[in-house]
Amino acid sequence: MTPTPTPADKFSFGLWTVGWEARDQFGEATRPWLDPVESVHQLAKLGASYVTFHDDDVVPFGSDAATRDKILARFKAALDETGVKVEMITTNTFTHPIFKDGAFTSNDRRVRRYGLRKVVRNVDLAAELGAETFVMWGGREGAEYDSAKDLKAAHDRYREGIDTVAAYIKEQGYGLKIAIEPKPNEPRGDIILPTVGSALAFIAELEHGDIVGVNPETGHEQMAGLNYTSSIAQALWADKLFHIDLNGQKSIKYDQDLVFGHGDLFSAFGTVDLLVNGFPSGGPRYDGPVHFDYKPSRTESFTGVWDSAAANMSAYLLLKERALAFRADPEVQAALEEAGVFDLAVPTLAEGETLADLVADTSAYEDLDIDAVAERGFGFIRLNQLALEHALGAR
Ligand code: ASC
Ligand code: MN
Ligand code: MN
Ligand code: MN
Repeated sequence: MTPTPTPADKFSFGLWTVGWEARDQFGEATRPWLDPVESVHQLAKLGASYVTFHDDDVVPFGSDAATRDKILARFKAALDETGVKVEMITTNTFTHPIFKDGAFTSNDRRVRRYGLRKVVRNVDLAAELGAETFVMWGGREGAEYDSAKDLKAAHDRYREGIDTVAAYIKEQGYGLKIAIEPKPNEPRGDIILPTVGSALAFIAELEHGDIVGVNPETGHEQMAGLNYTSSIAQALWADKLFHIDLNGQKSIKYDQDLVFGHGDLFSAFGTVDLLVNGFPSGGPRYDGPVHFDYKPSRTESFTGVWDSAAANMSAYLLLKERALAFRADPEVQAALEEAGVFDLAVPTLAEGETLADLVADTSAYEDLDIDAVAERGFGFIRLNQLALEHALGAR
């Protein structure tokens, strides 16, 4: 039995996911253009509560003002009819050839100024539609060759661009937050801000970093060989997990954008465990939309498109059931206890204790039986097997 999505699940889809025409590096589109209005209706029927989009997903690039107004009016009518809301908007600064060397970090200043205008215009639309998050995926911000980019200047221009947008959001009194989406490579050979860690370090250098966080995508971290759950954990710890892009990826290779759970399934279990159960010691939780950014494979007809959209939600809900059962199992709680997982929340120095006190405490060092302490086995494998058994539904 697959569980049915409810509004409490806050499921959300990019319109570019189901709407992908399945054109790739080596082959033409295998599906026709899909009307965003139809996507809204279909996703609503499947149980999604939100949609997200790039400006150009709904209004074709280069449309004049009158055409734009007409398209947006029709799109808003579909939202009203279905009750689907727009929680996030993002800007396409990667498809048109003008962006071939990036937008905010293009070597051509004319492109940087054009890119900034395109983004700011879209911020207004995001505010108008009541979105809460404004995602910035700088897929073209990067280079193929080390000599092609002054990377110091590129970081300056990236900061200038994001700070300018953030300052505008504040000036206008929009309730929007910016979420930077890292990716290591593709379409550029190397992308600036390749990982969540890189983006967090960059945000710390911003003037308006208080309204800037991250939008980590499962496959993007995995393309860098990283653990997605660890990456979102650090973002949560830093109070910077503003949004998520869930999908599937199998190891370090091109960006697969598979259905959530169809890549590294056990890692997906870990991700859902963190999202639904939080940290064992409490603290920051992710409470935002559960947003899927995947691509229905090129082999699929529209039947496969809608099956795959449903599959994302179903995989998430199944993993949620398993993750809740995992933490509720007394045997797991005992194994966590034995593994010392709860002890890590105890500060290393006691309250009021100084480093001098620690140095004076001979039981911590001089008199410590280090061989006896080193003998301890943590039982992590047994704990992990319990997780696996829960993930497989064997418990
Ligand atoms: C985004 C986003 C991505 C890319 C990609 C475009 O806005 O989150 O990962 O654009 O989906 O194809
Ligand atoms: Mn991706
Ligand atoms: Mn994404
Ligand atoms: Mn993507």
